[in-house]
Formats: sequence, C-alpha cells, structure tokens
Amino acid sequence: MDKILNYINGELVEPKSGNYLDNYNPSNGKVYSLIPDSDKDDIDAAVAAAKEAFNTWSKTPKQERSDILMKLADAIEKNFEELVKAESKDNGKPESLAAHVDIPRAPANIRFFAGAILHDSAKVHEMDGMAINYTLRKPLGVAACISPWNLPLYLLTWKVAPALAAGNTVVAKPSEVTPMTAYLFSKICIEAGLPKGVLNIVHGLGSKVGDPLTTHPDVPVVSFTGGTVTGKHIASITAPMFKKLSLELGGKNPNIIFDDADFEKAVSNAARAAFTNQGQICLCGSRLFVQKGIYNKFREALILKTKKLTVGDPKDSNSKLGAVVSKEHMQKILDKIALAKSLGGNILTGGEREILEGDLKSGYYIQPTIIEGLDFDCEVNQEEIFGPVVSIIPFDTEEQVIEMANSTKYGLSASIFTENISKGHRVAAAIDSGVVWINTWLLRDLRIPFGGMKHSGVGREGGFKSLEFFTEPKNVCVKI
Ligand code: TXE
Repeated sequence: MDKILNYINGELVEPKSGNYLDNYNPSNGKVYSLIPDSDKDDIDAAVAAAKEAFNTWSKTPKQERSDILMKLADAIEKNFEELVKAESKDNGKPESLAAHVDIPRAPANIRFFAGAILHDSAKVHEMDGMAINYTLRKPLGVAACISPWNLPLYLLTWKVAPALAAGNTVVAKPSEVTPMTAYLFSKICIEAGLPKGVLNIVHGLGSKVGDPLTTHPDVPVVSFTGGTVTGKHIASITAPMFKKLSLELGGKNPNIIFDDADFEKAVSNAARAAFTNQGQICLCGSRLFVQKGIYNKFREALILKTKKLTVGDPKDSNSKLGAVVSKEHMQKILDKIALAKSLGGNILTGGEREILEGDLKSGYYIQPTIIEGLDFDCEVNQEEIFGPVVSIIPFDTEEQVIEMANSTKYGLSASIFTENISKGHRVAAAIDSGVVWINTWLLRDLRIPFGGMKHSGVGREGGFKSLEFFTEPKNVCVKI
C-alpha cells in the first residue's frame, strides 16, 4: 500500500512517531494509502528547516525566485495525468473536473505569482517638497498555509505560491482527507530543484498538526481555508500571539434570478453553481432565489437539467458528479436533507444516496438534490451543507430578495441574473458578500482580491493582495 511521506528540509521523511492513518478512496470506500499521523515533533522539524531556509530564500533575487517557481509550474504540467488521477481518487471528484479545473489551476497560480513579484510597485507620497514617504515590503518569515479537501492542489498552491514568491518560506498542512496531490507535489518540488527547506509539507490530523503549527512562535503568519468553526478556533489562539491571519471560510451563497434574466443562461449557471464538485466549493450557489414571474418555468427547467446529471464512476468521462469526499461528510449531507424534509421541504429531485454497481457500491455518492418549500430563515437555508443540495425559494421584489440574501451569517459570494444593467449593479452593491457575479458564476480573475465578509472570513487573498498579505510594510519618511 502507498505510504505518503512528509516533505521536510528537502527530503521525504516518515513521521517521527512512525504512526500512520488510513486514506480512503471515496469512489469505493476502500483504504488505498497511508497518511503520516504527524505531531508537534514533525512541525518543529519543519518550522526549523523553513526558518533556516528563510535566511537565503528571502535574500534570493526576485528574478531567481520567479525562475524557480516557473520551473515548478512546468514540472506540475509534466506530471499532469498522474495528478489528475490522484486528485480524483483522493477526493471522489470526476477526473474530467480535475483535468479542467483543479490541476491546470495549480501551475496557473504559481506562474501568476512568479510573474506578479517581478511587476509589483510601491507608491511614493510627497509632502510639499519637504519630505517623501515610501513603503518597503519585506517577507515575514515562515508562513503556515493550511488548505482544505475540496480543491486540494488548487487551494494549496493558491497560498504557497504568493508566500514563496514574496520571499517567505512555508510549512504547509494539507487536509488529512485528501493528502495525495500534496505528496506528489512535494516529489515535484524535489524534481524541479526547489531549494531545501523553502517549502515543507506536514501531513496529519487537523488539531494535532494544525495547533502546533499555528501557535509556533517562529510562525508569524497563518493563511487558512476551511470550515468556519476551525477558522474561529485558529483566530482565538493566534490573535493573542499577534499573528497575521487570513481566513477563507464557509459560504451560503445566494443565486438570484430575476424575471428578466436570460433564461437558458440562468438555468445552466444555477445547475453549475449548485452541483459542480458535488456542491463542495465554498462559492457554490446553494440558495436559489427565483422571481415569481418565471418561478414555475424555471423550476421545471432546472429539474429537467438536474435529472440529466449523471452520478457515476469518477473515471468515466460521462459522470457529471462523482463521490462526496468522505463517509462522515456524506452522512452530514444526508442528515441535512432529512432535516429539510422534517421542516416541510419538498424534494423535487434527488434526496437519496446513490448506490452504484460493482466495486463502487460502497462509494459515497449522493444524487443532485433540489428542495422547495423551506422558509428562507430556517436552519437548512442558513447553515452550510457543502454538498449537491440546492434550496429554491420564490421572491416578489428586489427589496425582498436582498433582505433574504443577506439574512445568513455568511457573506462569501453571490450571483445575480438579470438583463437590466442598472438593477444588476444596484443589487450587487446591496448584497453583503466579498464577491458578486452578474450573469455568470465562478469566473475568476486571479488579479482581484478574493475573500468573504461576515463569518465567511477575514482578509482578502488574490493578486497583489496576496503579496501584500505575505509581506510586512515598512514606511520610510525622508526629509529633503
Ligand atoms: O474542515 P476543516 P472540515 C466547510 C464545509 C465543511 C466544513 C467542515 O461546510 O462541511 O467546513 O469541513 C485543518 N488548526 N468547508 O471539517 O476541519 C484540516 O486538517 C489548524 C469549507 O473538513 O476546517 C484541513 O487541513 N488546522 C471550505 C483544514 O483545516 C486545522 C473547505 C480544513 O478542515 C485545525 C472545506 C486546527 N485546529 C470545508 N483543525 C472552504 N472554505 O472552501 C482542522 N484543521
């Protein structure tokens, strides 16, 4: 059985305790590899290696850092097929999705920041001929990058790339639920000649590895993407240590369809927003508000479209949905569907575990599910489900839908579908969320600041914001 190893100081090493955890393949529910059950000792070794490497890496010229990162991106592409299969096997998602989204995005992230670091610039503030102020930006030191299981390599590189480009060294902790692509990435780093200690990857359980990492005195900065509860915990333990913190957390994102929307575009985006990656993207549109004039027609079109989405073997290119990430997560989603029913929700399609044949019969598959008839403020419409489940809610007026859209504690993203430009802009401005799309969903420009309001997070990453986050500004005032 494959044994995943930690990547510390340029080498692949066993956890110091010698202990391992089982790694499951969600498509068939079977254990297929072992994950290091690392602890504080492994984190201490990784932070020490990163601290030592910082002395050289932070002083390495930007062009050289950029060249090394570009090589890393090329090396990911050389291993594309292997990474696609590994991401799908570890996470349950269709290989076709990994091949179109997750894996291509990893080298894109790295190249973006390898380029951005060469084109960064600083402002000068002149004081009426008396003085000039300028701001130097210095890397912070050892950065902790903690990433989740839904887009494993994509989100790992989204954090690691800007941290390294800006001159920090990194200790990364991938999710214990999906460690395989991070392990392959560590082999790729060795192959591409990344200097030792610059990036270290320690595998293992959330709190057992995460707490020693986030509270380590030699780690001044923490970038975390994951659940809101974990984010709250990390904030509570790192704030008294005055660490720099970025939190990308959950979402309960509204997708708002007005009567005057381009109907076909709105239906297909609503299905995409609800079910892509089995609904396991923090940006998924899980609350679907449809204006009453088109409600019935829209509902029927969405049901039809959803019924055509094949749940199946992630290896099969016809499968639009694969397995959800774990048995526990599957149960959590099924419990939420049961709760929806108990609250009076009507299941328009789906609602059940999907049992596939043969070797896949113990896999964690759930039918894409549409629920109607729930109050906008009930638990199911307020709490994140993070599965292939969408709740459809009719509305009358613009004011009413804004109020319902803003009723949750989250504020990550929103989509609005209307052909009325003024209305689109007006509603976008009124929705409490960090990202708003008009007439589309999940169109990402890597230059824009990305992140959420309210309980969806703290801080923004993306583009030069990420480079700012992973550096400390120092203002210099020169009297002239
Ligand atoms: O996430 P966790 P879970 C949401 C989604 C999901 C819920 C819980 O609703 O159902 O969160 O998922 C690491 N110190 N999202 O429990 O635990 C953990 O090992 C440091 C939204 O799987 O937050 C993993 O690497 N790190 C989300 C990472 O945190 C700790 C994506 C995320 O896991 C830690 C995933 C600790 N004490 C889930 N405890 C998004 N925003 O996209 C755990 N971790």
